[in-house]
Amino acid sequence: MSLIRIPKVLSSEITPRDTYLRRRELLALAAAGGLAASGIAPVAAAPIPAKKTEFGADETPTPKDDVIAYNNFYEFGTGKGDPAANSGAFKPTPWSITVDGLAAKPKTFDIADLMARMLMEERIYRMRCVEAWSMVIPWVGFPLAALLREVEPLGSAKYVAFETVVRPEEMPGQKGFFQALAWPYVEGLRLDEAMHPLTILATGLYGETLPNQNGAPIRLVVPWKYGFKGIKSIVRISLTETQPPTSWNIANAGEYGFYANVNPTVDHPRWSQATENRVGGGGFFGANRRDTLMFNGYADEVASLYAGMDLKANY
Ligand SMILES: Nc1nc2c(c(=O)[nH]1)N[C@H]1C(S)=C(S)[C@@H](COP(=O)(O)O)O[C@H]1N2
Ligand SMILES: [Mo]
Repeated sequence: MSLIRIPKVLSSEITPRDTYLRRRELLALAAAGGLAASGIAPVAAAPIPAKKTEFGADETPTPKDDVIAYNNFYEFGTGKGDPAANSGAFKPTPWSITVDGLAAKPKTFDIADLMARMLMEERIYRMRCVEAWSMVIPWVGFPLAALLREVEPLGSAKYVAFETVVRPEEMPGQKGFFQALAWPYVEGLRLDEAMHPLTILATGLYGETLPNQNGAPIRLVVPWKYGFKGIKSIVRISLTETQPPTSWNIANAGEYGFYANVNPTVDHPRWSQATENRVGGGGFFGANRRDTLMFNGYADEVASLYAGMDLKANY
């Protein structure tokens, strides 16, 4: 197995123009050095130069060791350690993503090409799982709106549907007698939620390409919603007229709704959503409990999307 070593570039040291040129270099290196040459070797994390942003500058990021070890990704098993333990054979490159449905210019995009031409940003977001744990993650990605605009959504498009890859040979949770969910994992957003500037497609975290367990090579991040909206390893995004089905709603509609906005005043039927455990940073689980904020603290930016809606009925 040959790994190429790419010197780490501090994103704070580079300008957007440098970022662009540097990324071209890295892609050329990756192609020449054969990041995926052996076929079965996991792809090494590669740095993704990204423009620093003000998002989350006042937050303390969850240690990377926790972000990449404590995961939900049922395609690799239902335990929090399963995704890290069982995703080594998953091949996130090469990869393409089809954006279709109610669009004037539906298209299949190559991920390496997308990353080379999108303005990549680092954004530190608070993340809140419906199971009442939370993290602060420095994502690298670009607004979903930038991708959707390229396919020119039609006036009839009202929702966006997302789909995860199905690869039982690489995803042990997708084969065998016990299957935790119906595959593919599917998710959805209203079009205005999808176009919101806070909604991003992430291709990296902590300045490097996504580890498989976090949804390589590309996953959704919607920081004001519960974590299950953040669908991983996306292969298809479709513009639709009607509200698309979502995996956890299919599995248990009484507990998981379409909106899934973080809301400390609307409890899950089996537990309170008023507080959360911030993962990591030492200490025993539960020692780091804090109040959960409306819309996960992003109310100023997103509350207007839901003006007049009953958030208890639309959970
Ligand atoms: N395809 C797929 N995407 C998924 C999941 C999953 O099981 N399969 N789990 C979701 C849940 S419940 C959470 S909390 C987040 C966790 O993301 P992280 O492991 O990167 O923190 O991924 C979401 N995306
Ligand atoms: Mo979750």
